[in-house]
Amino acid sequence: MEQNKNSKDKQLDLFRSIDKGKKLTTNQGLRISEDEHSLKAGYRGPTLMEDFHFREKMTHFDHERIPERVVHARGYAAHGEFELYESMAPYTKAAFLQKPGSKTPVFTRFSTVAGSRGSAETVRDVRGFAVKFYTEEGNYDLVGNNIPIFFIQDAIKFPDLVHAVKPEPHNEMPQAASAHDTFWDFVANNQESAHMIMWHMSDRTIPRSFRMMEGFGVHTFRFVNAKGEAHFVKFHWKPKLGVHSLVWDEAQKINGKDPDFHRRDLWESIEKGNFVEYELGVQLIEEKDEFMFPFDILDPTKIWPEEIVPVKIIGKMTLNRNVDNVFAETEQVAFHPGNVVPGIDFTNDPLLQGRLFSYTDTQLIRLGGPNFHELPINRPVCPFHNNQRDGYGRQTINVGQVSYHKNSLANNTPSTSTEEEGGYVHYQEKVEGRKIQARSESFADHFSQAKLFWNSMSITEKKHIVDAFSFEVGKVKDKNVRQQVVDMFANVDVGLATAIAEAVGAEFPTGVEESPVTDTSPALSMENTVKLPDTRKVAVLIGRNFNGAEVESVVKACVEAGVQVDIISEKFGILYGEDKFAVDVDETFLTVHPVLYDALYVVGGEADNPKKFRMDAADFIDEAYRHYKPIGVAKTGMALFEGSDAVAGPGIVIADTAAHFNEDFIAAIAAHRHWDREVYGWED
Ligand code: HDE
Repeated sequence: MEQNKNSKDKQLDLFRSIDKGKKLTTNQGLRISEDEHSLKAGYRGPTLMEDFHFREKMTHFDHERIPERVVHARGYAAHGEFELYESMAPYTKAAFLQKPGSKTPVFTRFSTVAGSRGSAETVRDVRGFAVKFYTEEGNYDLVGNNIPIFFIQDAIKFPDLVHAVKPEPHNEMPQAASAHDTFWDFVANNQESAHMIMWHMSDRTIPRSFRMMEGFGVHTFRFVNAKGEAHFVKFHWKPKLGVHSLVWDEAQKINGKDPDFHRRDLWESIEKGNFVEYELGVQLIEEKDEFMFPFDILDPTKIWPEEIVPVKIIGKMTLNRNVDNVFAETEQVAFHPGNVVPGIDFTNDPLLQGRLFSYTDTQLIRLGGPNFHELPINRPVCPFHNNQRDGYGRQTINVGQVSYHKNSLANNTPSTSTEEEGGYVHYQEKVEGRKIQARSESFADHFSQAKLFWNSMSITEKKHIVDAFSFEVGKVKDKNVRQQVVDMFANVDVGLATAIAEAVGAEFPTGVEESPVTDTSPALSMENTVKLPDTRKVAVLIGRNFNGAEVESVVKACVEAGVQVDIISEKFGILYGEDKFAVDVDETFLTVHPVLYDALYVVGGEADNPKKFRMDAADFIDEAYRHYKPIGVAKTGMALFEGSDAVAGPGIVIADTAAHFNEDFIAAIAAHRHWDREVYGWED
């Protein structure tokens, strides 16, 4: 274990305090004899000021909270490493991107954007996807999202966007949701958001798992190689398990049944050794081709379609270690898109430029001063020296008389480095222009790529987008705002806008010219993603006296395929099959719910309360069925299945009729959802 530790792990070891088995002391190291009773004048008398242990314990407790992040407050993180597949030397001199096989420690935090720190996790929202690479040249932060574009084009509008999406100020509702008047009022009156809203209304914003979503750097950055040549670059994270989502009804229910659904999924996967993998890809455009595209490559509301600019896969990130302490690591980590290393530089994307200011500024209040880089999770693994001094919570004891540059007393050290010595030199982009408060004409087309996205969706994805708009805009109370949204999205697609209008009782759009774009980008559709059974969760509904041989074979096949199996019954304990085959119950109908599983295996059997067992099983089956999930039915499970509203069809694998039950069931689990199942009558 010790030899597997990377440089960041070893550094964190220095700060780890293992309290288990130790004596209780004050913060001054004094051993404590009493921690149950404060010091009092007499058994029934007042507490005395003199009780320094009481005062210290209570004072520390009173100060335990820090301000949550203004956005992305609800998050969860893990440690891991990044391994390079292929040298990027032709494009960048970044040291961690030179040698194939080289490994860099990382810390990755996923988050929702709008909700507060205690909010539920499966809300409809963009997910943050922030990665800190602890490189030998300093920390590099890729602070991205799971959507490749953004709502706005200029950072000056960010406070407005965030005020609009956060709970409304007069009544602080709704929590962690965009389905309210101010958000949609913002959208309709800031039409640069059109493309992002299409993604926001798609299933991308209700991911099944952090492990099953893509990540994007969003902005256009610059790679600069050792010769000083630059390329424009966009970053992509591609999950090895593919991109998968929840169903909206399911997502809403999970928020109640398990508000920690996403963090639990990440935590448990890592604890079980199912490490989480994403490949890193880059899209590259030569400097000379900057103006070759029908969109401005600096516009953060635009993608570079993968069919036009392919994604080159260059390495893999594996998240393999949970944190020791969520506050010390996940809460105190401070990301900043301005944390770069030589070979990675910025562009003039006006959204990125504003972010370069905001991230340090926000840490100053959140982490209480300018020394947050000294917190263990934020420290680079390489040495750092400069003349910055003092401030709240300073930990470094800077030795010596000199704290200024230039000097002779310390032989002019710490000294600057030349480019050859690894000194960061900003890319010498030529810039000239008048000082203006305006946006380039090339940023003005807000609807073409929104239409490209719409065109690229499968019929199911389109239906989900219409449903999402209908829900969100349906929650808007102001009829005028509803109408404005309908009219705005007619610019994308009149059919889409008409469907929204119909659902929310607005006038059908008239006289709006919809975008003429007919292109598609197949890479945008989640239908075309990787589909694997690995780590999917199956709920096995079972009672006593089941058919042991049958169940054993199915469970074994699932486990071999990487599927996780939970045995669910009316109460905890050991259950025996007809042939004395035994299973240990993992959960009961009371402790879990079908929305927490990807698939069902209905076994049946005897129960203490057969009627309740039948009803509970029918609830599970109905719910899984309406969420398009695979359902396997054992020979003994037929009666339960027939007692539900589910009917045989896509994704339903029945032991009595299937020629190869195990294979068919696992294939159905890999497919994840069976959209062609008739549930809502919209499978045309
Ligand atoms: Fe952020 N963003 N952001 N953002 N952002 C923050 O920094 C900001 C934007 C993103 O897990 C804050 O430490 C501005 C785009 C992530 O700790 C704050 C603008 C993208 C996280 C801030 C943007 C992001 C943040 C709040 C408009 C995707 C969470 C707390 C120019 C590329 C990182 C904090 C974590 C967090 C500002 C837009 C991603 C206030 C001004 C675009 C993943 O500084």
